[in-house]
Amino acid sequence: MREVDKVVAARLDSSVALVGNVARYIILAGGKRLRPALLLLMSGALGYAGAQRFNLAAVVEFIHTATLLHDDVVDASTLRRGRATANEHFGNPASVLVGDFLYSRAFQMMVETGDMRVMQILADATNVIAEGEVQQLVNTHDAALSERGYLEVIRSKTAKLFEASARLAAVLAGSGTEVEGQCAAYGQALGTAFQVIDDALDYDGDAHEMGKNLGDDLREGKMTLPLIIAMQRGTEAQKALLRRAIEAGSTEDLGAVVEVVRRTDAMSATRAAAATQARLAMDALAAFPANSYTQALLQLAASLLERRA
Ligand code: GRG
Repeated sequence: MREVDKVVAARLDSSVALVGNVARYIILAGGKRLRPALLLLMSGALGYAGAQRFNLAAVVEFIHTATLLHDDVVDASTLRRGRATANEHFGNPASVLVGDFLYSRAFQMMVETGDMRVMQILADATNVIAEGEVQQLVNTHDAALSERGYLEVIRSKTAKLFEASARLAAVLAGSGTEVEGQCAAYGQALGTAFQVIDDALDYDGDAHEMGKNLGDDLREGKMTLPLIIAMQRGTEAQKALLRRAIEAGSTEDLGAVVEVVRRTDAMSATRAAAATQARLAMDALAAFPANSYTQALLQLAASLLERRA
């Protein structure tokens, strides 16, 4: 991971000072570096130890960072990684444009690999991420969103980059399509579990530990799994309350909404859904070599469920 950070720092070079200032502001604010870690662990599990893994791990972190910069503008978010978002600090134009810089720098780096399959995986993933975000926009304020509709969005906007990170390791390792498919299945399930937990934490997390505001999804009129389950289980009065809150897109009724989520036990059902995905991720590694990297990938899937921030 230190090597990845070196590549990240080296490839932020630009003659325009604002590019480095905004990019360093968000990248050096921390962040779990989950996607690069996934790519490195998967490479290790499959026996690949070449330097290209550091470059591609930096590429996925750049793409991830570009999506965060754009997402915080779209959502008008003010807090991320425990401090003011880049849009709050530098303004929307700088955030969008430096997101474009990081996204296109990532593409320069992937072209440097000269590997068509690598380019295809990353081009497809970023296109699906953007499409998922547009679908999420279309779904905004729709209190009737189904669990299936929700899952489709999170597979695109979040799980796709996890899937791509895992697939890239298989390509680097020269594994066949069967192993690449297992990597993809692991990445997709891990990313889905991760986003389901993220959505649970928006209602019951510790805002301080998470470094972002609670109730953001409700404020944005975003229907996520805790509310979808509460909608299925609630009384008519409870459903009407949830519907009003999602349609209004306001945190004014956050307390009452959280109370409905609690009374319908929707949070434990949400966490159980994440646990199912984590289990799917582990199952995908059944035929993997039994080494310490595979062990770490199994632990990573289990540890997501314990995540509090
Ligand atoms: C620039 C390709 C491109 C697309 C723009 C706005 C957008 C389209 C995509 C946004 C996708 C997005 C932000 C999905 C949410 C994923 C998510 C849960 C991010 C938080 O990830 P963590 O917790 O962040 O890994 P850290 O801070 O740890 O890095």
